[in-house]
This record gives sequence, C-alpha cells and structure tokens, in this order.
Amino acid sequence: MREMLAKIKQDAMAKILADGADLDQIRIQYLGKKGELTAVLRGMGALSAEERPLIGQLANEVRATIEEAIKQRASAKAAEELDKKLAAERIDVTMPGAAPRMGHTHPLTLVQHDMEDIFLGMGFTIAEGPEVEYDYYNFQALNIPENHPARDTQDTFYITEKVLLRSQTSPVQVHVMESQRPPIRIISPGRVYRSDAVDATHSPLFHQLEGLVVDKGITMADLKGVLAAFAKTCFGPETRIRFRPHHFPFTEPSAEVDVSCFACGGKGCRLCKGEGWIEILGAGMVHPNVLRNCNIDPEEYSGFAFGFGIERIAMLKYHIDDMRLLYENDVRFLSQF
Ligand code: 2U9
Repeated sequence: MREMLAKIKQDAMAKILADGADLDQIRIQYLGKKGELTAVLRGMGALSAEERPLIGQLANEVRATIEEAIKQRASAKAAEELDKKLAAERIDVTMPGAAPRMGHTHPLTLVQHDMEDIFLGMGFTIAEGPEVEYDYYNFQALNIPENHPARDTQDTFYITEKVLLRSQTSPVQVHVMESQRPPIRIISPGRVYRSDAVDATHSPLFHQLEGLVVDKGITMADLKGVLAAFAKTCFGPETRIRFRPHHFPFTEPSAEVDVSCFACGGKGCRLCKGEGWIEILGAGMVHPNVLRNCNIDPEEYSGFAFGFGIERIAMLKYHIDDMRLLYENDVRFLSQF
C-alpha cells in the first residue's frame, strides 16, 4: 500500500506540473469520491491494526500534498493568465490620438463677416429681421405698390396674399426707420428668397447685404465715399469705383456700381470679360416716398442705400464659377477656404 500511495503521489504531481494540466480533472481523478486515493483508503480495512493508522497518516499526507500542489498550480496559472491579459490589453498612452477633423467657417459666411467688418469699421451697426415678412414691408413701404412691374422681376414666394418670404433684406431697414430716429447707419445681412430656377448664377435662397444711412445733409458724395472705401478694403487699395445710371423703385437717383477689375487692374482680362470693370452692387439715394412711408420728413432728412449679393462677392473673390458649389457642402470644395 505504501508503494501504491507513493505512485499516486508521483503520478499526480507529474500531471499537476505538466503543460496544459486540467486541475479539476486531476482533482477528480485522485481526490474525488471515485478517485484513486479514495480507492486506496477503502482498502484499509484489510490492514493490521498497527499498520492502519500509519497508512492512514501517509494517505492524509499524500492528499494534503496533492491538494497543496493543485492550489499552488492554480494560483500560478491565474497569475500567468492575468499577466497575458494585461500584456494583450496594454495601452500605449504615448501613441498619438485620432485627431478629430476640424471644421471651419463656410466661404459665404467668411465673406459676409469680412464685409460686415469693413462697414462696422465705418461706424455702421448690424440690423436683423424676420425672413417671413408682410408684403407691406417687402414691397409697399419700398415704393413698390401692388401691380408695380418691379414685382415681376422678383419672383416671390408667397405664403398668403399678404405674407411672403422676403425677396430682399430691405424690410429690415424699414423696421429700423419706423422704430428709430435718424441718424441711422445700418447694414442688414441675411437670407433672401426668390422663386428662381437653380443654375450657375441663381438660387432660390441667396444672401444679401444691404446698407442704409439716413441723416441731415446726406448726399451722393457720402454714398460714393463709403463705397469707394469699401471697394479699396475689400478688393485692394488700387481699386476704383464707377457709377452707371440705373433704376430702382426705392432709390432716386439709382446706380449700378462697378469696381475696376482687381485681376487686371482695368486693362481687360478673362475675369472682367475684357471690360476692365466688374459690377458688384446697386445703390442710390433713398426715395422720398420711402422716407415718408417711415415717417421721416424728406425735407429734413436724406439718405443713401446700397445692396450687395454676398454670393456674387464670394464668387468674384474666390474665383468660383458655379454658385451651386456654395450650397452642396462638398468637403473637398469647402476645405479650400
Ligand atoms: C431701404 C431703401 C432702399 C437697397 C438697395 C440695391 C440698390 C440693389 C441688389 C444687389 C444684388 C439686389 O441681391 S441683388 O440682386 N440690390 O441693387 N439695393 S439699393 O435699397 C434700399 C434698401 C432699404 C429702406
């Protein structure tokens, strides 16, 4: 029996220390109810009274040795597995992170801000107003009565007979004139809507920046001075401006205003189509009817107004030949600005 116990101990120890040892299986094989050691103990009845306690003690020692060895191996295995897991899951905190892609200002907004800055520098303040307007503020107050032909040139989105999407930012200026006394010196940038088909130079939603100055003794010379200063800051110090007579219902006299071509300096090139001049805005002296509609006495006060299409300025400045690029949100296009 001693030999059997010694063999059990030797075999069990070898199995416990072997690579890939299944410790639960080994426990069952040697120490379980039907295990090898239990089987030996069962045979102890055949032993003499002197031998029984000695073999019993020996068997207990073998059991304790195997149990201890299993315990040791189990904890060694657990430590090994933890080490492996930690090594596999190790994070190198010094690795460069995944940088988020930074957005930036849209070219239209960029140009709008540049234009605003120029006028803020000349003492203008920014006025804003609703994009849904009454027919009165969008047309009638601006000397465009019902059935006036000027309404045909601005295909307007009507919501009801009297409510529409503003086709120009001029109603903002009417609101300001109704609620403030001169001197008034404002610009009104913002979205406007016209029922135009989309093409390279038209969109049913576009942006305007209009300006209005009303005070005592304002003349066309003030208008020219302001626009000349704007043109030099926006397009370069050599830029000159030119007024061509025009007609707007809300200004009298009215003009379309050109800048000398900032690409060729006025000699004529592809950008100015050989003209030497590029049209950038409309302007004029505020019509006395418009002042009167806003309870400002045209005998006492006079004013000038002007209007830019912001898309047009952006397209000229950045050599963009198709307006649709400004609205398509293609990052390959937008990332260039
Ligand atoms: C008030 C009185 C007068 C604003 C003006 C223009 C001339 C003009 C165009 C530029 C390009 C419209 O977007 S566009 O097609 N605008 O030519 N706008 S004078 O005149 C005003 C505004 C408000 C109370």
